[in-house]
Amino acid sequence: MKLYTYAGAPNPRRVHLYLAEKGLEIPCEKVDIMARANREPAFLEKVNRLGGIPVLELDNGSHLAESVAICRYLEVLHPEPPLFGTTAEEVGRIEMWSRRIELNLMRPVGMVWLHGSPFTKAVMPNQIAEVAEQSRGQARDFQRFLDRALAEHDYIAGNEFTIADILALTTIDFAAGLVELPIDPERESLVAWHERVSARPSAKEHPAVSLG
Ligand SMILES: N[C@@H](CCC(=O)N[C@@H](CS)C(=O)NCC(=O)O)C(=O)O
Repeated sequence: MKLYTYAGAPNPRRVHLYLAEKGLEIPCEKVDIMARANREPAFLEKVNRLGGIPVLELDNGSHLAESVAICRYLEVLHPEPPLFGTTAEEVGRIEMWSRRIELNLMRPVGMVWLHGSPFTKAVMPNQIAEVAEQSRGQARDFQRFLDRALAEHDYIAGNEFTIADILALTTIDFAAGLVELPIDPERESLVAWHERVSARPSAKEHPAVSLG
């Protein structure tokens, strides 16, 4: 197996955190997304036609893209400790929170990055400032929602650390580090959760990239 990655970028970081939480090691090949190496014809033809990373190369030579799909694949091979739940309710609840984070946080933060950052102007020449501002508001609203939930449980999907925490942490650090959207200090439960998960060895070993 081999992981095509760019350590610290939000989607590859999900897989690095997952691997660290599991105590797994996989050989890595750095793909310099800042130099657009993932958009070279060879990468598109042989590794991922959509160009994104991370991508896991399996021992049979085939490729698996999408960060959560890679983690799900590894979860089947290495079920302990479970990060996707074991009972029907846990599995459903973790999936519910993961989808909520993807759709209500990662999507708007990604839109702020694409439409509001000078770093993406080359790939998004027609940036729309209003889209960035509206998306910023959506991300802030969802932070408020997460804060209320985290007043009731220590981790995103309940009282255990799961893949949903990995998705939330990588997205929140992406928002703070790359699009100037830090956690509002008034969101005390969210701030406490962020301190809790950032103190884990996995997060310390694999920090997010920041432009600051
Ligand atoms: N949904 C994909 C997103 C992959 C993605 O967009 N990765 C970013 C890095 S965080 C990337 O490759 N960006 C460079 C590009 O798309 O050219 C996943 O979960 O893996």
